[in-house]
Formats: sequence, C-alpha cells, structure tokens
Amino acid sequence: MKNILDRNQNKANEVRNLLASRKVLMVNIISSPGAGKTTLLERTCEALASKFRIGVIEGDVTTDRDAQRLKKYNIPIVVINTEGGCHLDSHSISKVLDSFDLDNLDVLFVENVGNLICPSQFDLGETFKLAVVSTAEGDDKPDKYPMLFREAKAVLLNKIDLIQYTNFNHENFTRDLKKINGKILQFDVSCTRGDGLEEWFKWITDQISHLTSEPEAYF
Ligand SMILES: Nc1nc2c(ncn2[C@@H]2O[C@H](COP(=O)(O)OP(=O)(O)O)[C@@H](O)[C@H]2O)c(=O)[nH]1
Ligand SMILES: [Mg+2]
Repeated sequence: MKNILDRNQNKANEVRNLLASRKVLMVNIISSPGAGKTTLLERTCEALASKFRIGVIEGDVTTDRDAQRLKKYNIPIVVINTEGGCHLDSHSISKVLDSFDLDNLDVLFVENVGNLICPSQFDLGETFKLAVVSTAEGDDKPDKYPMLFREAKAVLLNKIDLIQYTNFNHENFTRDLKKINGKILQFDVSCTRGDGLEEWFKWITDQISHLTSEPEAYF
C-alpha cells in the first residue's frame, strides 16, 4: 500500500506542477453516491460557464451517465471508467490531461467515484478537495470519515431543503466538522432548490480569479 501511495504521490506532484504552470485550478469533488456532485456541477456550469473556461473529468465505475448530463453545457468532458475501482488516482488523471487544451482552461472539476474512503487517500494533483455531504446521509459523517474532512478545503452540505424530513442535527454536524478541521469552510446549499448557491459561486469565482492572478502563491 505504501508503494502504491508513494507512486501516486509522485505522479500527483507532476500533475500539480503542470496545472500550476498553465494556471488551471483543479477541484477534486468527493462524496458518497447520490450526495449531489453532478447536480452541483450542473448548477456551477449554468452559473459560470460563460465567465470561465470549465473542463470536467467524470470518474465513473462503468457508465458515462454523469457526463451525458453535462453535455448540454458545451464544455470539454472526459470520462474515466474505473471498471470496478472505488477511486481515481493521479496516473489516470495524468493520462487524460492531454485531452484538454490546458492553455485554454481556467478550472478543471473532477467528479471522483462516489465513496467517502478511498478517494480521500489518493492525491490527484488537485488544488484542493471539496467534500459534498447531503442532509439525508445523517450528521455523523465527519466523525465517521475524518480523513476526507481533514483534507478538504471546503464542504458543501447539500439537500438543505430536505433537512426538515430528517433527523439531521446541523449543530452536531458543524461541531464535529470543526473539531476535525478548524479551517474548513462550510456552505449549506440545495443544488435543486438553489439555496446558498450564490455564496458557493462567489467563493469558487474568487478561487479561480486568485489563481489566475497569483499562480505561484496559490499552489
Ligand atoms: N432534494 C434534493 N435533491 C437533490 C439535491 N441535489 C441533488 N439531488 C438529487 O439527488 C440525486 C443524486 O444527485 P447526483 O447529483 O446524481 O449525485 P452524485 O451521485 O453525487 O453525483 C438526484 O436525484 C438529484 O436530483 C438537493 O439539493 N435537494
Ligand atoms: Mg454523479
């Protein structure tokens, strides 16, 4: 396992250097299946595709269903089928980067395979990890899967519209999250109803703009 992770880390460093040299922000989106990663990408493309040059890597076990959902935004999308694998790794990312015109890209979103464990162990060379959790999953996820929340720069708590139908305790969720990572940012959103998305758009816009102006300081 150590050899695998070392090899992954070396390639991730190469990917990170390459993206920094081209001023491309890469966001590694991690969640359990169904938390709302693809829906978040749909909303983000609708809001920002006219402002930034967006690319997407869709990590999917077998299908291209998520990529099909994003086709209408006319952005470059590459699907990586892991054929049973539970996460993406830096080698698979490195192989597909040639498919993108990196000089004409501002941000590359990677939808990782739906899983809260393995994807957080593999650095892809991303600028930062973004965790997505939905209220329907329960408020215990930070405590049960601390590695993801330790590593992520921000967490999107999605499906806030459903909170009234669940026993999700917002206070406990935030308390556990901050205990694991005092610096993590939290956005409470509903990707279907729209709550909280303006704040997310503003923040991700700042991240992309900051990179374009000061790439060295950013990575
Ligand atoms: N009620 C509600 N449903 C949502 C929200 N976001 C996503 N969904 C639904 O949750 C399901 C899974 O979403 P999807 O984006 O495919 O999740 P992914 O597996 O993480 O990519 C879909 O049926 C979405 O329409 C939300 O904010 N509220
Ligand atoms: Mg998806």
